[in-house]
Amino acid sequence: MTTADIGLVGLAVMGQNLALNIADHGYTIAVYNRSFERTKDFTAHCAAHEPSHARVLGFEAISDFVKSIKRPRKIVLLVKAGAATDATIDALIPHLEADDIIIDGGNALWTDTIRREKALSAQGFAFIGSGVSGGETGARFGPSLMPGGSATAWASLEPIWRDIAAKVDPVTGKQLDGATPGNPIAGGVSCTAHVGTDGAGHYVKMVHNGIEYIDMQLICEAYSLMKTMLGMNAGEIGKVFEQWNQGKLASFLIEITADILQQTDPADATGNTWFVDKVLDTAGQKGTGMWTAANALELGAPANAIAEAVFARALSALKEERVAASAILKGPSLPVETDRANIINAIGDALYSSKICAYAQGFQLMVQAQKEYNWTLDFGTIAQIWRGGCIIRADFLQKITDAYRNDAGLKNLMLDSYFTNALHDAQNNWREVIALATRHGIPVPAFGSALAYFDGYRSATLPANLLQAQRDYFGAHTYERIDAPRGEFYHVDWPQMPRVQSKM
Ligand code: NBP
Repeated sequence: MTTADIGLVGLAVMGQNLALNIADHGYTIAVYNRSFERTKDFTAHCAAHEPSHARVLGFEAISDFVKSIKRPRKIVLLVKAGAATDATIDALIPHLEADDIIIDGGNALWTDTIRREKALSAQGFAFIGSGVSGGETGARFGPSLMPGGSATAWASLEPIWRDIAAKVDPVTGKQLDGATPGNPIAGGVSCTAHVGTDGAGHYVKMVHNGIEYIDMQLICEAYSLMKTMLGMNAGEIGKVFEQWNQGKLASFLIEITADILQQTDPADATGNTWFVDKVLDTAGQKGTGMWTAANALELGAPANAIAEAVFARALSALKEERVAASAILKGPSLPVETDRANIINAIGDALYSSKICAYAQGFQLMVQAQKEYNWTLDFGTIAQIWRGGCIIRADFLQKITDAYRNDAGLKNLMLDSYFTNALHDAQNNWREVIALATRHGIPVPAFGSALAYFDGYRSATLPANLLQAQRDYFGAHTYERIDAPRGEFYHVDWPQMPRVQSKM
């Protein structure tokens, strides 16, 4: 009965694809799903279409499923995050034996992962919370994997996780593509590593998703400026993204944007309608961006651009209100700009600079989180894990790895010389684009908040002196003085404060 190298529960999109990826790498995998229909359909599909089908074993009874796995068992969960994960763990526990390992690949909230790890280790089991990124294609041919948990549990899982993760070229850092069913990528550097203890993996995955939100929003703002301010059609804009994908902006999101923009609407047989023009302008969200922004607020980390991207989706969702307001609230009405080539170049600079700030915010948040939650995160390795497989994979992540390899204690990515120079080179164009957008009345919240972060971070003096004085005035919150050591707090008896009568 004991034949499987690993087990997997949850046969929706992610589970099916990850199971096939594991089987393609020569492992025998037992699969189980709450409703058996899915298991039957999946194994039937495998038998008909998948070269590795003999290594996929489907089970109806959870007890048989668990028994079929070699000890210490490794059981991957890819079920809906939240209560479904707890229910699945509860259903597995009676069948587990000492040292068995549950690996949660769902998008769990990292605090849930900490709770689950504690509860399972108290019962003699191990628990790994592993972020999985890359959607269904990533799961099938190589995702980015961000595991957190005990070192012992990781040592047991590591060979499989390294085999199935995305691979990047060891020299260029570019993702190695070309895997097909039954023929995975051989060689290359795996996009996985032990991120840290308990919830660290899911935390890093959450920040990845927060960065994904802002990365996407920045691209949308660049698109909106070319569309509205330059009067370009989707196909023309797609060509710009195609060119950008050959340079410093090269990334998966820029690549798919170029592709999306150059598609015509399949519902229009004439081929005269751009597909993107037919998509309703309301964006959904599943919560990981909101978790990132909420955690940044909790830790007091200045991740304003990431939060702005979440709010931009919220505003987009108010479609009916926006349509009604557009008839009442009037903005400027300027003709399209004619200096197209220069403005496109400036938009590219604004996009790159803002993207640097977005990543700087994500990494700054993780720096604060590791202190708060007792993790030791290796930021160079995290950037390396994100080089392939995941949605935010981009050439410039290699620059981030290099920056942290040069200085593991780097306070802020913007202080690494490559990024400092990039920001210096691009900032005039960045400011010009935001000024133009403002004059045209085109919202660019992510460009703007990224610039405010840059300008705030590089300001030796901010107006918080006045703010702290206000706090002391109405709430006796005290203040520090610029002519006294840090940590000495003062309070003014405001009613007794001598009022200035004449000009100073
Ligand atoms: P879903 O998130 O849609 O979850 C569907 C799976 O959860 C099915 O197997 C379903 O079983 C199972 N399930 C539910 Br719903 N309630 C359950 C319960 N109470 N007990 C046991 N099983 C239950 O699937 P997905 O999109 O493949 O995502 C799987 C996980 O991976 C999620 O946590 C997701 O956040 C994460 N993730 C998704 C992506 C992506 O691109 N989709 C990327 C990265 C991570 P049933 O068949 O019996 O209903």
